[in-house]
Amino acid sequence: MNVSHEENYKLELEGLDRKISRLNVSTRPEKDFVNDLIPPLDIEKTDGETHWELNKKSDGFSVESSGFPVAEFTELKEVSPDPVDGQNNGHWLRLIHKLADDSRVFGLGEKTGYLEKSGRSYEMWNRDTNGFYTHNEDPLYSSIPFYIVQEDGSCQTCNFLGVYLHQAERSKFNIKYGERPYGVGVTVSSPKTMLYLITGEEIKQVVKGYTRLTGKPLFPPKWALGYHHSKYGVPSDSNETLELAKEFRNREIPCDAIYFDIQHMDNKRVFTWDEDRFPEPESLIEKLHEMNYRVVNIVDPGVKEEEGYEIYDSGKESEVFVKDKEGDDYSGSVWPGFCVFPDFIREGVRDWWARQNGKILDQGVDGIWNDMNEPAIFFGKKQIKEIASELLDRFSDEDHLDFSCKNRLLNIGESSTNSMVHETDKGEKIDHGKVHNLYALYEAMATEQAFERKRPNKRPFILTRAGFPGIQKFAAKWTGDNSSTWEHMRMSVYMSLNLGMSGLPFVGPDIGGFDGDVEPELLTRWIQLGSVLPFFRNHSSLDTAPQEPWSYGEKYEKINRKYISLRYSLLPFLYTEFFRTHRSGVPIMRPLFMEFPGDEETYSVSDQFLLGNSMLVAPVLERNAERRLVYLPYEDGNRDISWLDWWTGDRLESGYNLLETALDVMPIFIREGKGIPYTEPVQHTEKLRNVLKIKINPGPGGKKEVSVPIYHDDGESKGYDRGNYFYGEFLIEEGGEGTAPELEVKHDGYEPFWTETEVINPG
Ligand code: MIG
Repeated sequence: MNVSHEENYKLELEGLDRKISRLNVSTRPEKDFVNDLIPPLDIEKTDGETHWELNKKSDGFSVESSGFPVAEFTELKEVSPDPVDGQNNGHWLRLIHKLADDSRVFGLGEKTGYLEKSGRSYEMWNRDTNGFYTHNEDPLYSSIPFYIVQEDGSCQTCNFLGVYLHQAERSKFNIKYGERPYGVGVTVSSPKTMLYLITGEEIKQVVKGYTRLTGKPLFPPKWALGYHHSKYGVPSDSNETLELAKEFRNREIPCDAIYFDIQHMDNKRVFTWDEDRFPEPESLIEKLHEMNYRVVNIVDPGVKEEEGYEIYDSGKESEVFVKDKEGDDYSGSVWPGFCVFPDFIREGVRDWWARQNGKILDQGVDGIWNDMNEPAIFFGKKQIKEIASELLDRFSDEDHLDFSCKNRLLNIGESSTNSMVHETDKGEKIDHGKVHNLYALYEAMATEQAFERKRPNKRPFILTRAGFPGIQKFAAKWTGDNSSTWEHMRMSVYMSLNLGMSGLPFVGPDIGGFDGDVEPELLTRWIQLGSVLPFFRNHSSLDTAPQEPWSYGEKYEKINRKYISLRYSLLPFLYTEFFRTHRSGVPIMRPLFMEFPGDEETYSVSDQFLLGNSMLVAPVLERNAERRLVYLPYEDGNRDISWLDWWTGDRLESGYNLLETALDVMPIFIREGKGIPYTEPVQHTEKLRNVLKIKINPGPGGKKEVSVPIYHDDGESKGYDRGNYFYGEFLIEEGGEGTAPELEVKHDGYEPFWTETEVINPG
C-alpha cells in the first residue's frame, strides 16, 4: 500500500488487481476511511498487486500504474458546506481530477443531456422532481457516482479510465465546467472519500471492471422482457383488469404484464387492496395467470401512520421506523397521508419488510415496483407545523413574508427528509444525508429477500425508481416521470444509454410519456423505440389521454401491433443478449462508440444505438419525419462495411444515409458478419415456436462467415446458475442460406426450444 501524509490531507492507494485500484482521500486524518454504510462491494480484497504508485507533484499528486500515469489530481482541499444541504455541515472535501482539453467524459448514471458530459455540473442526490423533468434537470431519481474518461480519441492509443466514487453522501461533479485546469471537479459532503480507478483499453473493459466491483446486472425472468402495460388510475377494478387483459389477446397485441398502481390499494395503504374494487385479489391474479399474464404491484415505502392498520402496528411493535432528531418516529406526508418509513439500513428491518412483501407474493403477485423510494416525501409533519407557526407569527409584520418564505415553501419537499435520523445495526445514530442515496438500494435488498423466501428458485422482478451502485443486481429501473413530448422521447434514448454505460443496463422510460396527453403519432414512434429498449413498459399518469396500443384507430394500431410483435419475434436474440450482459456487465443497449471506438464520427451520435454487437437501431424522434439521417459506422476506424436493412433486405454502406421513414418504419440494421436469431411472433413469452430463424448479413457477395450466439433456458428459474441452460453458436458459411447451419454447442444444460432452423440471407 502507498501512503502519503501531506500537510492538509492523507492518501492511501491500494491495487486490487492489474486494472483496479482504490484511493482513500481524507482531510481529517483522525477519521476512519471505511464507509461501512454502503453494502459491501463484490470484490474488496486485493491480490497483492504492487505496480500501482502514488506520486507527489508540485500541485497535487498522481496515480501511476507500472510507471504510466493513470490520473492526476490537484487542488485537494476542504471547502465550506453547500447551503443546499441541511445536514453534513461538517467538512466537505474537494479535488480536481485533471483532464486534457480534448478528453471526453461519459457516465454518471441517470443524467439528461448528450452522452458526452462536458460543460455541465451534476449532483448525486436521489430526487423526485415533482412532476415531469426538463432537458437539464438535475439531480434525478438515482445516483451513480461513476464516470468514464477517454483521454484520446484515436484508437491505437485509446485509453479509458473509470472513476467510481464509493460514497453515498451528496456529491457533485463539475465536468470540464467553467474552471481551469480542466477536469472533473469532485465535491463530497464529507471530509473523506474513496475512489476506485478502473483502467481499460476499451470502454467496455471499464464497464466490466465497474460491474466486477459493484455487481453484475441481474438476469431477468423472460417475461420481464415482454411488453408491459401500465397506467396510474387504470385498471380501477377487477372487471376493468380482465377486460384490459382480454383486449390485448383479442386484438393479438402481445403483452406479458399488467401493473397495479396506487389505485389498487385501500386508501393508498401499502400491502392492501381496496375491498370494493378488488374484492378477491387472489382469484383475479389466478385468472390473469391463466391468460399468461404476470402481475406487478406498486409498493411505496411510506406506511400510513394509523393505529389499527396491521402493517403500521406491526412495524411500531418491532420498532422499524426511522426516527427524527427528537427521537420520535419521523412522520411525513405522502399519498396515504402522514406516513412513517422503515429504516432499511438495519437487517431486522429488511427482514420485517421482506415479510410484508411476502404477503402479496403469497397472493400471487409476480413483480414488485418500488416507487417514491428516494425517499420522496411532500413535507414532514413537524416541518410543516414549524413553518406554519412561523408564518403566522410573521403575519403581524407583512414585510417579512418575502422571497425567502416563498423559497422555503417551494423547497419544502427537498428539505422534508432533513430531520430524519437513522440507526444502524450497531445502534449508531446516523444523519439522513449519509443514508439518503442508499435508501432505495436497501429497500430493493429487502424486497429481493421476500422473493428469495417465497420463491427460492425463481428469478425475481423488481422495478425501481431510485438507486445507487449495486441496484443493478436487484432491479430494473425506469426513468421516472417524463412527459408525452417528442423532446422526452429523444431524451429517453440518451438517458437509457447513459444508464447502461453506468452499469445499469435493464432500463427504459415510460413509453408514451407519463405526464400530459400523448398524440397518436408520438405514441406510435415511442412504441417503436420501446420495442427495442431493454425495459419496455407503457405507462402514463392519472387522467391523461389513453395510451393503449389501440387507442387511436386502425392506422396506428396496426403499426403498434407490428412493433410490439417485433419485440416478441426478437426474444431469442434479446434473451441471449441479456444473458451475455448479465455475465459481462457490458450493456445490451450500447452507444455506437462502444462497438466502433475507432470511428470518430460515432462519438457525436447520441440518438442511435446498438443492441449487443450486431443490431443497429435508428429510432425516429421527430414529428412528421418522412426521412431520417442515419449514420452507419466504419469498422476499425475507416473500413467500409455493409449494413443490412432488417425490413427491406437492402445493403447499405458505412457513412451517412438518408432513409425514408414512413410512419411504419423504424430503421434497423444488421452489422456485417452478424446475424439475428428470431421466430414468428408470439402473444406472450411463455409460448415458444419450433422454427428458429436467423437473418444474416454475410457482407457483399455473401463471403463472410457469420456466427450467431444463442441462449435458452426455462425462462424463470435460477437453474442457469447451476448450469441448466443451453448456449451455442451458429456458424454459417458462404452459401449457408436455407440449410441447417452448423451449431457449435458451448453449454449443453437445457433442451433447445427449436426443432428446425432457417437461415435467411435477404441481401
Ligand atoms: O406521481 O403511483 O413515478 O410512475 O404512476 C405520483 C403514482 C406517484 C410516481 C411514479 C409514477 C406513478 C405515480 N407515482
